[in-house]
Amino acid sequence: MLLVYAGDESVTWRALFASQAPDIACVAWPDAVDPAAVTWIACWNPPEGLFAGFPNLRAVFALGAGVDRLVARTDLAAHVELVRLVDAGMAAQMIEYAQLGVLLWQRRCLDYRAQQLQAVWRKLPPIARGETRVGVLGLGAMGGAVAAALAQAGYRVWGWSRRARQIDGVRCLHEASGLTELLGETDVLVNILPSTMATRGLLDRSHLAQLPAGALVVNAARGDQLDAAALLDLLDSGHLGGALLDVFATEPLPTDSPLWLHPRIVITPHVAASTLSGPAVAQVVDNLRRAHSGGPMSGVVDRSTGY
Ligand code: OXD
Repeated sequence: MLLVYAGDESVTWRALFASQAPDIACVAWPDAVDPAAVTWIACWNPPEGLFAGFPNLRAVFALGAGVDRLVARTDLAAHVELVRLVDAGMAAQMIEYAQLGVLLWQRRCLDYRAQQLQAVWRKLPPIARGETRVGVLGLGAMGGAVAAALAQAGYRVWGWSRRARQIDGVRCLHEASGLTELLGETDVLVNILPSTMATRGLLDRSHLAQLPAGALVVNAARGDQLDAAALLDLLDSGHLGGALLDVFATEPLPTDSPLWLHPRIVITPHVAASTLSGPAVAQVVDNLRRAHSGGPMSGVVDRSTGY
């Protein structure tokens, strides 16, 4: 039996599962249910301890792409598989968000906004796509799609990932030396890395300072990967040109955060790539069917690496 936990929306999600897969028994938290009958849980932001109540749990499906809050949970036994969404309609949204960051830089939107606030009408030299260097951190289902789309659109794209990758038109790098090389040549840095032990705090002062003068940082992954104080210092000193931020160490971003009113920062409330319920349910159902027939599921997380 599948149990769905999505806070106040648990019942809505259960109805979606019921309509896409009426043959799969499904309940919504907190329906009364025999805990021993629950073998699968599909969830978003489940409360601590939830998993411990189900002795026959076989897998937990995250209704999102990032599983950083789930991998370290002590109520998730080691034998229970953790499965994340792979793309499920989020890559296309992430491409749009990365394009937004690239255009903020390439079309000099933050410079023009500064001029606008002073009623200044001055044309700045245009920047061509081919002169715009984009560095994409993370080349998985979303990062890889972003890098490929930007390369196809005519930008100069570098990509960095833990493992070596190959993507048409993208200069793919890995390891620490690859990151240094990428940062030194990047006008727009797009972070789409999963948040893991290896990537938390990665965008620290020393790495941000390696970006060329005027560069723009897009963070669409997790707030714990970016040192916001260092970002602010580097923006205020004029070294960095701007930032497009979707994720924060504390969400919602506290109202007194200096990030809110900074003239060179654009903020969105964790909407870069939202879970789309239709494709998400379809992916979980597909995995359940594979599991029932003994096949491998897609999106199974390696809990030692965290993604
Ligand atoms: C996700 C997210 O992990 O929306 O899917 O952040």
